[in-house]
Amino acid sequence: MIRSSRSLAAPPLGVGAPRRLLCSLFLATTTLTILATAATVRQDWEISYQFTSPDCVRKLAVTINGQTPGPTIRATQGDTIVISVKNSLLTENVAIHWHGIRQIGTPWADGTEGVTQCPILPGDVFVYKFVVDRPGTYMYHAHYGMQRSAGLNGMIVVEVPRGQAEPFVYERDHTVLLNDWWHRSTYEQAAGLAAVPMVWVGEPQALLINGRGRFVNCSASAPTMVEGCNVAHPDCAPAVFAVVPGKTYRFRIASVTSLSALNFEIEGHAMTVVEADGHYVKPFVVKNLNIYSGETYSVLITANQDPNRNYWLASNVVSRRPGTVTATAILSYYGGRSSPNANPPTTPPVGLPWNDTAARVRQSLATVSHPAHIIPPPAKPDRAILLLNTQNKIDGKIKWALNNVSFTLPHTPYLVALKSGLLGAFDERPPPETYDHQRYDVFSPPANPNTTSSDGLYRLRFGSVVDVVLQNANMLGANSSETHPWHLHGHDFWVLGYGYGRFDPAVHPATYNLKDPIMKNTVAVHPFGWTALRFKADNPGVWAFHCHIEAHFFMGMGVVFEEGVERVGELPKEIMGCGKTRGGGH
Ligand SMILES: *[C@@H]1O[C@H](CO)[C@@H](O)[C@H](O)[C@H]1NC(C)=O
Ligand SMILES: *[C@@H]1O[C@H](CO)[C@@H](O)[C@H](O)[C@H]1NC(C)=O
Ligand SMILES: *[C@@H]1O[C@H](CO)[C@@H](O)[C@H](O)[C@H]1NC(C)=O
Ligand SMILES: *[C@@H]1O[C@H](CO)[C@@H](O)[C@H](O)[C@H]1NC(C)=O
Ligand SMILES: *[C@@H]1O[C@H](CO)[C@@H](O)[C@H](O)[C@H]1NC(C)=O
Ligand SMILES: [Cu+2]
Repeated sequence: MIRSSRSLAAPPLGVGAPRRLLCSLFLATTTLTILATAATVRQDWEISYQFTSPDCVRKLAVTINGQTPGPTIRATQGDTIVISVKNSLLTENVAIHWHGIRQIGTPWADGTEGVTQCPILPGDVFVYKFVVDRPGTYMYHAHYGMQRSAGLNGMIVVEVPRGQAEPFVYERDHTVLLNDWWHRSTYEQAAGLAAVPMVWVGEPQALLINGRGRFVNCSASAPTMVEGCNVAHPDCAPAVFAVVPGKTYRFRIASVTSLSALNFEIEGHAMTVVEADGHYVKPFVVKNLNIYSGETYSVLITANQDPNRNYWLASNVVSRRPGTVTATAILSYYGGRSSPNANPPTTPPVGLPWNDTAARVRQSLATVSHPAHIIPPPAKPDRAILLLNTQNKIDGKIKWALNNVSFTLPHTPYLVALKSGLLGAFDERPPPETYDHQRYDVFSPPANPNTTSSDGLYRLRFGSVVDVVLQNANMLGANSSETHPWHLHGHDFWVLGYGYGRFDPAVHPATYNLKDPIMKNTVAVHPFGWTALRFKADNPGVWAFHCHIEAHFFMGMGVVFEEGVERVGELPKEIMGCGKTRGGGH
C-alpha cells in the first residue's frame, strides 16, 4: 500500500532565511515563496518480485508495492522527499538511485551501491530522505547489479513553486516513461556477460511506454507462440493520453532503458523541446525526439489535429540495428468520436533510420540553454581529464575500459571508507588522467585488446572546475563504435561541445560553447566522436560517473569522483554493514 502524504512543514526560518533576506528583494521574495510552501512528501515502498506481463508475456519483475513502473513522485521545489524502502525480495539486495537529484548535503542518499551505501538486505528497511532543490523532470531506478532492468524504476516530477513562472505555458502535463524489456532474468544476463565466450544480452524483446508494450510473437496474429503469452492481459493494454482540443500539453519524457537509444514521436503533432534534465532549453521543434538512457526531456504539443481519430505515440530503437518492434501508446481527444483506446487508423511511425547518426548529432547540437536561463560556465578548468572509451578483454572476458582501466565496484562503499579512514577498501592509486591521444587510432580496434581493472577513484579538489572529455573509439570488431550515454551523479555539467574523430587538447577547447551551453546530468557520446563537459566539484561526497547502458557499466564502463568528503556530515549508520564497514560505530 502506498501511504502518500504532503504535510506542511514549519518554514525553516532559523538559520538560512535572515541571511538570505539581505539579498536583493527579488531573491528574497523567491526564497520566501519556496520556504513558505516547503512540504514533506512521504511514501512507503515494499520491493518484491511479482508476476507481471508488460509485453503480454508473463515474467517475474522487481516491483514497488506490486507495480512496475513504480509511482510517479510529484513534489514542489524545496520539498523534502522521504521514501521508506522495505526490501521484501527474500534473496536479493536492493538500492535505489534518484537520478538527477544532486543530493546536496545528503550524499549518503544517492542510492549507489558500493559508492554511497551498502545494499539494503532482504528484510531490511532503509529510509531515503533528501530535498528536491530544483524543478524539473527526473527519474529513479535500482542501482544494484543489473537490477534496474528487472523493473524497479519510475519518474520524479518537481514543479516550480506556485506563482513562479516558467518560460512557457501549458494546460497540464503527462508523464512518459520509456523502457526496454527482456524475457531472460537479469541474473541470466549478468552471468552471460561475465562468461567466456560472452553471451550478449541481445536486443530487447519489447519496448515499453509507461510499462506497456508488446512482444512481437505474442499478438493477436501470433497468440500462442510463446509460453505465458496472453494478448488480453491488462498489464499490456497500451497507455492512453487524453487531450482537450486546442490546449497545449507538456509531455515529460524519461528514458530508463537498459540498452536502447530511442526515437520518440507523437504522430501528427510537432514537439517543441523546452526542458532537458531539469534545465530550460532554447526551444526547438522536432517531428521526433532522440532520447538516450538516463535522459529526460519536456516537450510541448498543441492538440490541434482532427479530434475524431486517435494518434500513435511511438518509440523505436536507433543507434543499434533494431531487433524490436515499435512500442506504441495512444493519444486521444476528449469529445472526439473515437473511443479513447481505439487503435489509430494509421500504421505507427517508424522513427529515424537507426543509423542516421548525423541527425542525432544535430539534435545534440541544438540543445542549448534557454536565453533567459543561462548559467554561465567558468571560463577555464582547473583540471582536464581525457577519458578514452574502449572495448577490451581481461582473461578472455569482454570489458569496457577508460584509459585502459576497467572499473570494478568495491565491496566497501567509498563514502564510508573515505569518511571513516578505512584503509585497503579500494585501490588507492588514482586512475590515469589521459591516454596517448597522439598515437592511439580511434578508428581501429585496440592493437592489444588486453586491459586491467581497478576500483581506484579520482579525487577532486573541492571547489575546483573539472573538464572531462569522453573520447569514443572503435570496439573490438572492425568499423564499429556505438553511442554511450554518460551520467554523472551529484552534479549537472555544462555540455561544451561534440566532435567527430580524435579530440585534440591543443585545438578543440577553442571551439567550446561557453556562451549558452545547456546543463545536463546525462549526455551522449556519439559513435567515433567526443563529448566535452565541465562541472564544478562543489558537492561534498563521492559520485559515480558512468555509461547508463546497464550492461556497459556492469562490464566496467565507469569512474568515480570524490570531492570535499571531509565536509560531509556524520554518516547515517544504516548505509554501513558491508565490507570493511561491518560493525559500524565510526
Ligand atoms: C517469432 O517467431 C518466429 C517464428 O517462430 C521466429 O522466427 C522469430 O525469431 C520470433 N521472433 C522473436 C523476436 O523471437
Ligand atoms: C544505413 O543503413 C542502410 C542499410 O541498412 C544504408 O543503405 C544507409 O546508407 C545507411 N545510412 C547511413 C547514414 O549510414
Ligand atoms: C592477452 O591476455 C591473454 C590472457 O588472458 C593472453 O593469452 C594473450 O597472449 C594476451 N594478448 C596479448 C596481445 O598480450
Ligand atoms: C592496456 O593494458 C594492457 C595490460 O597492461 C597492455 O597490454 C596494453 O598494451 C594497454 N593498452 C594501451 C592502449 O595502453
Ligand atoms: C572497414 O572500413 C574500411 C574503410 O571504409 C574498409 O576498407 C574495410 O574493409 C572495413 N572493414 C570491415 C571488416 O568491414
Ligand atoms: Cu556504453
